[in-house]
Amino acid sequence: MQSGVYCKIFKEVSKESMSDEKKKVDNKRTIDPAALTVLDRNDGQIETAYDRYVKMQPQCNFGRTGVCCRICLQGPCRITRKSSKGICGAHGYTIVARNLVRAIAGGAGAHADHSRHMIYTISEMLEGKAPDYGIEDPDKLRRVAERLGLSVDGKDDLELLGEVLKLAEADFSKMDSKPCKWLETTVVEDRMKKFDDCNIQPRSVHTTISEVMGQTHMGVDADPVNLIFQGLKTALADYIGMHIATDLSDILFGTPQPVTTEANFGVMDPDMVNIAVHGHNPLLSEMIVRVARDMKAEAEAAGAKGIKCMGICCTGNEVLMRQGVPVLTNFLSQELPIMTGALDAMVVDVQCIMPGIRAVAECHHTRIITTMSHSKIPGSYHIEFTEDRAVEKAREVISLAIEAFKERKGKPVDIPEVKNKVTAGFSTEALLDLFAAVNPDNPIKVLTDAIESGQLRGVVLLAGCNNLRVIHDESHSTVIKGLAQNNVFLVSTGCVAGTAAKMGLMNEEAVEKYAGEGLKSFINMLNEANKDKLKEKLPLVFHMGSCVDNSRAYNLMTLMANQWGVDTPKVPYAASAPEAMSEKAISIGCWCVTLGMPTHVGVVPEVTGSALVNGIALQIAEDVYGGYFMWEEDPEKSVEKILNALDERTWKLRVHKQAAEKYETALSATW
Ligand code: BF8
Ligand code: SF4
Repeated sequence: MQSGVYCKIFKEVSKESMSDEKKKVDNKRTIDPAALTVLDRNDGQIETAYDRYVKMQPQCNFGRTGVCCRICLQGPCRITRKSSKGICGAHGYTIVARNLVRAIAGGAGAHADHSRHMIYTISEMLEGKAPDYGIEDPDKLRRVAERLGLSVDGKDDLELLGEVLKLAEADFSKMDSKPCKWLETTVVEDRMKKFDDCNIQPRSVHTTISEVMGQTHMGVDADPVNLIFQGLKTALADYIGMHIATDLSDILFGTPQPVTTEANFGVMDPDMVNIAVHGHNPLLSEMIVRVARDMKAEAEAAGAKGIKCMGICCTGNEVLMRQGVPVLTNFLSQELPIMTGALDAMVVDVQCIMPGIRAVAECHHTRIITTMSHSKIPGSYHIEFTEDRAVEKAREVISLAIEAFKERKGKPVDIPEVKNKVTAGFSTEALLDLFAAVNPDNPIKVLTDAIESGQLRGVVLLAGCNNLRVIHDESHSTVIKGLAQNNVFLVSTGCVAGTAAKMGLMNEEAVEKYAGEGLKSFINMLNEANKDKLKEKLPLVFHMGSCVDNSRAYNLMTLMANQWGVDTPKVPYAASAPEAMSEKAISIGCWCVTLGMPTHVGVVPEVTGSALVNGIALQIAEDVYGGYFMWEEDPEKSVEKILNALDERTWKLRVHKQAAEKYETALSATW
């Protein structure tokens, strides 16, 4: 039965994707004017991801639909019309489900790597072995400690941090079935009950990732539903790891507050030592930005006006949010700044770093500097970052960039003159501060009231990457403009926030240009109420940070749910990843659904080879969790689908509230 349904879907997906590819594929798949300028100038001479995407066509439809299994050495086994099962007898649905949950584990593993590094550094710091780090935000430490149920009175900061750290370590590695603290204290009560009922409470981050790898080994779990529940448990473990990373980063480096800077290639200055920090981990990038300020004299001695740090991907988001460091570019165009001839060093840590940067740098003077023992690129410089000598390592990195500048000095560079003003720095705390200027007693009510009155249609979290399967930055831009026009309050993280920054959608001019009347009046009300403390007016899209900071966006949803006294599936709040790419994005999407969000994905994930798995994602998930996926590659149709999802929730919430008032009963718990 399964294979018959599968074949029909498989045929449709193959036909559709092939004809779409034929229509669209060339090596200028971007709407970013700076990226286009560099690509035009290069005309395919130096190979980039845009060229490799063309060469890669047509891509394998077995992989694309998730029906290729390479889990054991008898494979690869592919589900075809001739064979509806792998050699071991695994059905298509088992293969698709296994591939999906392994991808979730990959995403969770990457985020865990990030937060484990934070935990490790703090533990070294507490033992006096990481002298360059300290507590930047003791208030956040106290807020986190209180939320975790720790008593804070009479304790000094280091003592309290030690206690928070113990709880973080337990959430990472404990084997008992007590709830994880970072889940229990950040979701509404009904969600925890739901997780118990479905048996998807993670024991801990590491345990769950390890469980999923065992469960998906050859010859273990063949039940696709059971596999998917384990996948959702892993997605929750991912959420825990991400939330720990956000909290610990805020404690160490400060909780973001509004900050204004610029974005896109035009932020490079030919007369300065240009350094891009790229990757995800703020432990190194924060140090580089701080040390760069102290090394101005060395740069001047080399003939430069100073040192300019810029960000790519999420480590860029981290230093943008906390230090106001300009955004150079986002994931897909990461190779291109090197081709301007103006970038002296690209310092990378972990995740989303294309190995291709090295080959591009070979044609230029740019130093590619890897910094993590488990993330190297052959042929690059490697300066191993260590917690005990963080400043010293940052100095080494910057010295290498200064050397590269000396080599470049006097030579022509070609920087596209494209840059846009950006106002970022909207942690949950910063948003609540803005709302508190309107309603000091109950800040979140400012947002929920605006939705109840119809001024706003809901909230959307724009998250995720870039992906050459759609046009770079086009899906992001179209979805942002479409939702803004329809009065949706937009929060954002990751590379879609990068698009908004680069494309001029993250400043006050964009509010004037693209916001519908309701959204405009809401933002202007906040501007007016906060005019004494805001240096710049508020933007169209509120940047909440890097991808781990999707935890902040979920905190906002939890606050809204608590204000209404409902579980999260009743809240008019959706997520959208118009250009999703990484395993991390898959994992985040899965926890968004499990935590109750309608979740749009603009690139169809590799699950369409099984009608069963696809159906669970699109429909059955809603019955169980209230959240569900929407696959839609057309950005305009995506806007319609997201708006429908918000409207359905707003309408139901209104009807349920009216009924509760009329009959003097509690609000219906259904969604
Ligand atoms: O963690 S959005 S391409 S940079 S995975 Fe990567 Fe995707 Fe960008 Fe950030 Ni998130
Ligand atoms: Fe093939 Fe089964 Fe091995 Fe997968 S686990 S490669 S389906 S034999």
